[in-house]
Amino acid sequence: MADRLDVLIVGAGFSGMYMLLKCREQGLKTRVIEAGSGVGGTWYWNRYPGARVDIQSLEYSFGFDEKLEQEWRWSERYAPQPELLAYANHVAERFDLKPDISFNTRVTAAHWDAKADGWNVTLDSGEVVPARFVVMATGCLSVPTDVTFPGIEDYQGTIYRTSRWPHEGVDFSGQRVGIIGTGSSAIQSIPIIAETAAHLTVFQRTPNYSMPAHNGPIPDEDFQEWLKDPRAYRARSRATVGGFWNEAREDVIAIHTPPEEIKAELERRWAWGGFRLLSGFADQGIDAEANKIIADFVAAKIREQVKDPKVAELLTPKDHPFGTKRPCVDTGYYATYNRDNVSLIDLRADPLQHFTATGIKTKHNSFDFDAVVLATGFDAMTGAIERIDIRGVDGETIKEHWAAGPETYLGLMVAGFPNLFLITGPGSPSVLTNMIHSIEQHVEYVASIIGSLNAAQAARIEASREAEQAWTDHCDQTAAMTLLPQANSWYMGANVPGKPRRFMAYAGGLHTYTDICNAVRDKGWQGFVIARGDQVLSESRVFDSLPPPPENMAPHLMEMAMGRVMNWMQEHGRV
Ligand code: N01
Repeated sequence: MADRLDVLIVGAGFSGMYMLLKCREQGLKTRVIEAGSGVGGTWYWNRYPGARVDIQSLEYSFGFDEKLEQEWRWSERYAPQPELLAYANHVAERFDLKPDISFNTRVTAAHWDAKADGWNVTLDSGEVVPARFVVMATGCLSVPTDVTFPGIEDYQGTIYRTSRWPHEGVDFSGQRVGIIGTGSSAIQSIPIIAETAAHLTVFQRTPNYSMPAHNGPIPDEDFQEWLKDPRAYRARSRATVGGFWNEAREDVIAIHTPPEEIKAELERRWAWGGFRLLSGFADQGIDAEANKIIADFVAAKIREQVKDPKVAELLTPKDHPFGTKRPCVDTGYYATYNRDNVSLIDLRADPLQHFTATGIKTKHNSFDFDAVVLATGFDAMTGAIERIDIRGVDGETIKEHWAAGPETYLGLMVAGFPNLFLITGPGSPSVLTNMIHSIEQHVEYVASIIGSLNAAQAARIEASREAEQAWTDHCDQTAAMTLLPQANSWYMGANVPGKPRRFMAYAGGLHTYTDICNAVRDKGWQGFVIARGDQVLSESRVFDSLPPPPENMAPHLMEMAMGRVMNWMQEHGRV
């Protein structure tokens, strides 16, 4: 067996790299295990054409080190994948992280060893590495779904997955290409593939809302604001729901606003681009009537951009409120359907039956393709964790513990799994936010837990089951206040057959979540049991650091939200 580590980190994306740095600061013996051949996580794997971040790069970058922040200049408002990967490598080299990262290696199992107060971690090389702490920096969208199609093994053309794109790139010039899926990955890649392919056929099951990125140079107003005081710029982002500045107006109610004012505001936000349309009105995420106003605005924008009204109609979402599935940010997506070499197949009307040797057979048509792209999504948030055989104090696996849907304390720890931390795990704001700001908050928090355990000469920390239950209920109830659970989204686990339905992220906002975490710390790590061997050093099983009710919420919205929460409580036997 290898020498015992203080900390073993799984994954060398942005969270794994920053965690390594924070562990080194404390002099902890740390090793990172990474399945890929390089750092960068999401930006290492997702190399499909058109891949780029859809939070402005000024904010989607580390803020923990002022020099790092000052020496890096983004070339565009929304950096493309190669630049993000270059940034990840720059961070790794600048802080000399690579010597502590084992590349091309997977963690297959982690079993709790009660005698040693630590984990025995098994790698795919067969090596078993004992470690006091394990940090799952495995990413929220890192494991593609297992989706497959009848006959796919007979297909003689080439299949590509957006999330496992060849490093050398793909030249589609002159090819007949099919793409399955119309989520963010497809919406970014379709316009680029269409530029070179002889013909591109898009197979759509469910249309998504997409807003224009208006990518280009970083807007001068933002750059000047950032230059003036980068610290203040960051602080302003971190103190928001989403961890990025989005001009949220929590005091303006759409249904009380004259239509011409709404239109002007939505036009302004559409023209600014990106996610601005998500936060114009306080009621759009809670009240279906308000939400429809925004949805109708986007539908009109789709009709403006797509010449064929039938195609525009097919591209218009109808089955979920605006913003309840992760909306997309695009560059020329809708206009791509005006090209002669692009066609859209509605899989609801013409279901995909099977692959053939030469392409795809739907109920009413058959298609020949040189290549097919699967942009079919991820087993989000739980997939990467559940695929590892993680067994806690009672030999229970995390997968078993999460049989009814993921349950965590603060999205950070799981009861029965001491000294195992999740970075941006289910039950944290994660995918609803600017991931880098969420990652920084989590990593710094985990580092402070480890530091305080060491200061107290404690061997282990574990979330209490009571706190885990209280936090999970709070997450469920917070989601129930909103329209979010109404969509069949990957947020709900709805894209993976058999996956339990639970809204998996914390919908209360990064700012509120950070306050809660700080209150938990200030109360002596409320909700955690801290121990050394048989000796319990501190034990606080309850969690009662719930946020105060929103101060400025309009009374009718509060009533609506609370009504939904009451329904949830009745359905779940909590009243
Ligand atoms: O995956 P998705 P994604 N037959 O799940 C369809 C982040 N991201 O990789 O909706 C036919 O959104 C499926 O159809 P339906 C971002 O958070 C970020 O695009 O299930 N179709 C859907 O259209 C994003 O939300 C960035 O009916 C099938 C598509 O495949 C998340 O990753 C860029 C099917 C999957 O869409 C996931 O995005 C890219 C089947 N059997 C991604 N199975 C940026 O930051 C699935 N589909 C820019």
